[in-house]
Amino acid sequence: MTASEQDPQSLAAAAARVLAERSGVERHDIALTLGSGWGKAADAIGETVSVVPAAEVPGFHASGVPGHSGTLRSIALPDGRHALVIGARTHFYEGRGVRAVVHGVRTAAAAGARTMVLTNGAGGVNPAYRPGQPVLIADHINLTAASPLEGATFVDLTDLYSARLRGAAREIEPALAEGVYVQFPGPHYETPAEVRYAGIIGGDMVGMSTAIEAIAAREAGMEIIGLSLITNLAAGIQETPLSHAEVIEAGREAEPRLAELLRRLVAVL
Ligand code: 8IG
Repeated sequence: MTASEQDPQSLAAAAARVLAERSGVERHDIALTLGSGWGKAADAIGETVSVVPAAEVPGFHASGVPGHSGTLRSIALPDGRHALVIGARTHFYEGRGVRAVVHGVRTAAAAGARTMVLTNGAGGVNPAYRPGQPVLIADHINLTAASPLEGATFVDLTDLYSARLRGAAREIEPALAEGVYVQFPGPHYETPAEVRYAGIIGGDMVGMSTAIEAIAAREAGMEIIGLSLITNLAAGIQETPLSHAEVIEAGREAEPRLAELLRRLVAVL
């Protein structure tokens, strides 16, 4: 049976077993996906005890995006817990299907993680946002027309982004903004009209990843916190064209501050 034929939960369980064997870490307590600008946090939150190439774990694929690394990293936190950093995000726009997109989240849950930290780089729609600013995800609007759930799986998404965990983040950084994340399918950025639309329907930032992952994490019973780094103002809000290089640069500049925020946050999750 190939990975794509296997049911998603048993594939995630198989991945978690290989991860435990290869990392020597039996159980991970919390998991993080680090998007553009958030990568430095992996070094800040604790001591790396194992790095497993994602391509050697069932169901994972090497990343196709420059600036994204393809590893599963186990980190010992100062209090003795273990965090799993999923550095192998598969995006919806890669066309591998939603099962591949949420395999990391499902593997984290199968590895024991009860808390999922989802981070991303996003375009700012809210005119008050500035590039380099982190924003807590309060809620999302999923414009991909896709769900990671299959069959009659009626999962409740009230409080998808845990109010408890958002409160914990604001205790660490009281000025942290909260906004609604709108996921577009990508990989093209939006037109200015689409960005205006995203704002009218209640969005504050636009991206290409987190909503679908959050839904799968909730199905798996995890408590979720989401954070966006505003790397650019969305199309039509900023006057210059959007470029991936600009996104990487804004991420690099904000990295030390974001790493410190996540370090303090992970300690209280
Ligand atoms: I970083 O402006 C980043 N990701 N859809 N739009 C969308 N995704 C993004 C953007 C953006 N910036």
